[in-house]
Amino acid sequence: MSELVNYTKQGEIGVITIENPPVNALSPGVPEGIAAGIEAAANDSEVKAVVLIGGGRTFIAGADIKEFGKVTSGEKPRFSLNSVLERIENSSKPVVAAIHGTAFGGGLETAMAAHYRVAVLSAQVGQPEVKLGIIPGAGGTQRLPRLAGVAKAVEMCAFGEPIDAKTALSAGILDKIVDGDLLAGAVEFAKNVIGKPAPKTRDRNEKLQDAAANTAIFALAREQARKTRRGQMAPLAAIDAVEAAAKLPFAEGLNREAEIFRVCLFSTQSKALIHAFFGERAVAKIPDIPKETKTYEIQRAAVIGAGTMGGGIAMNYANAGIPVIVKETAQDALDRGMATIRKNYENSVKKGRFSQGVMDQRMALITPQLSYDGFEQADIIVEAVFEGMALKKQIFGEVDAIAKAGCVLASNTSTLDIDEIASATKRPQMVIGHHFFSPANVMRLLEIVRGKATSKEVIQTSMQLAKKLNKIGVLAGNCRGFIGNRMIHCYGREAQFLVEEGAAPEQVDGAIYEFGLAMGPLAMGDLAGLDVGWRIRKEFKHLEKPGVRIPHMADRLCEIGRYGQKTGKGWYKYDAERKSSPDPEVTALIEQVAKEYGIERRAITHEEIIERTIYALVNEGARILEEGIALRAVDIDIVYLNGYGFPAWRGGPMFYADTIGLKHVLAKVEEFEKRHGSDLWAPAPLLRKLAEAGKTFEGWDKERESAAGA
Ligand code: T1G
Repeated sequence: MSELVNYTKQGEIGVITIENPPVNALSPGVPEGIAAGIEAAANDSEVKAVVLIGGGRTFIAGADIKEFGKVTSGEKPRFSLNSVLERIENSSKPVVAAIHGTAFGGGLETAMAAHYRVAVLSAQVGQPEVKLGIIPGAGGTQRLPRLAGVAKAVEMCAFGEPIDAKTALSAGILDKIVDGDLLAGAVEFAKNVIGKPAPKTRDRNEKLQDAAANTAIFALAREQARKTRRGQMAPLAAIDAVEAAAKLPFAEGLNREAEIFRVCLFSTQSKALIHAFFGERAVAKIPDIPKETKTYEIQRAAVIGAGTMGGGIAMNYANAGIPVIVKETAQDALDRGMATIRKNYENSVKKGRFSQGVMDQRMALITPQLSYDGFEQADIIVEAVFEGMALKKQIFGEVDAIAKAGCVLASNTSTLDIDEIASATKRPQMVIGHHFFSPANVMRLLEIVRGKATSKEVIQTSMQLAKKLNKIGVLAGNCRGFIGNRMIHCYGREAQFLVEEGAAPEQVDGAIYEFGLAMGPLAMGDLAGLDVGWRIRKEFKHLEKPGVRIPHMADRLCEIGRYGQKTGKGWYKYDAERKSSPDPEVTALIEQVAKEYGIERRAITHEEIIERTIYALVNEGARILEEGIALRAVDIDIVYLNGYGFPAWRGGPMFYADTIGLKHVLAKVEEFEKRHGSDLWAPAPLLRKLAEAGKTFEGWDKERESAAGA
């Protein structure tokens, strides 16, 4: 065996146990150990059947994703998983896979090469490879249709969602659900199949149906993939592979799958999605805060403000089972806030996300009130009021006098100075930014903003609380706009400049939608409300540098009451169903504004729209890195993937710049600097440094990580 796989016997049943924590990935040594276990069982005349089981918290959760980078940089894979799976399938003694936790990817493929599969009720099985921009590469697209039928196989392989054990049983993937101890149940099952035929999944063709029946399945899946996975290649590739299973003999289908897998593995989309996968986990690592830093127990919460954000934030706590007070200053505002929370939950119940009982439980955890009663027992108080410094400081002064020692004081501010807010309290070390993204109960990103005085315990508590609230917490330094909004400011500025210079609003939004974002910046402004930005600009008017070009259109739209969807018109006009269409009034206003400011209008290309908006993000991102506002380039990517709808298959703005090549990005930034001035486009020194050294942002992260580790 290997130290990652051990082989024992229980009477006439051989037991192969994988011990490769934390998720029993098929890292080098694991497949070889499984093969050796099958060999040992075959050579032991006492053994009549075999159980394959995962040690620790799960069955095999897939191939070791860290190994893919080695393969794509030229290393030859050390073994083919297919050959190991073939040995399992060809074993003369029946092999029973015993599943708990998550049998994902290569894990499910390994289980399907066994002759039987049993699982505990809480187990999940799935082929999530498309979420990494690849497809199942070890027979998943060939064996799954043979066990579960073509339609189920296409759904699981193309969309990557796991299914629970009950669904897997009824689909034919599992043979039995084991109550009680999994190993004991699996050994019992194995004893009952001794001497019975050990069905090879590869030979089970009865569920493959005929071509005609399948044609419709594949056509529908392709149409759905194009709609719900817009721009992504792996879902369509997975459908091709399953189609091969329905058309070709197993061996040929396996070869076809391998060809398709290889194309996907070497694609930029896969590299981007794998970057995002590890990035989501990397952001939790804070270099100057040791893992064992003490944290505060968060068992009771209080939110100030029941508006869109406050209500959503309160829902996050209720969803995590944490009782939460919601305080407003006026009954009608409180009632409106609670009505919105109720409606959100009712929508989820209607969509079958959870039962009415769960909704009632969550609603019962939320206590609406107009006073500070109970705030003295709160472990965390989150301020989520109007984005004005004076009001925030007043509130922090009030709660400072009420909150117990050890209560975390968080602000949901999206741009304001955390240190100034903290100065309104006698406990700045307990003050931190918890910037949620609208809708707060949906968007996974939580920007955690550390002030100068914020304690390590409060930061560590916030990082752990993010996980409990099912958020991805990214630590940001304190500056105007932190990471996300500081960069989006440059991106939105360029979008408006492009409109003033000649591009129609729908041309700007269309180019960015095609690039892969869910919505263009102007439509996004109409959705959020143009008056929000208008108010912030007025708050910061005094900071505007004289002589530096600023966009005018959004202010001009607000001045004539065009706030966006909420007023039925903004950049676009909206019908009763909020469907947008270009508005000639806006076109006329744009031309008038351009004339007033002497802006020469011209034809703008799709390419310039993407470069001016996305490279504005990248250039500002490079500054944010230099200033230490973001710990890593991948942190910036994770902010954009989870807070701004940047397409994950492009990896995020910084990763995308790497794929374009920083030399080219720098050249374009220098060109924009010449045309639009250094105040807006001076290349960030870090961008220049990396570009001129032929390096990447990803490489910069790695260098700093190894220097820190050294
Ligand atoms: N490979 C390498 N490392 C992995 C890993 C994997 N497959 N899965 C998790 N990790 C690391 C993760 O980075 C983290 O590391 C730690 O384990 C705990 O993970 C051949 C080609 C299983 C649901 O896509 O979905 O099989 O940060 O924090 O929340 O056809 O991990 O501690 O250093 O996520 O309990 C298919 C990916 C691969 C599953 C557990 N499989 N993993 O969630 O823990 S491709 C997947 C997950 C494949 C075959 C193809 C989740 C999880 P660190 P975690 P968790």
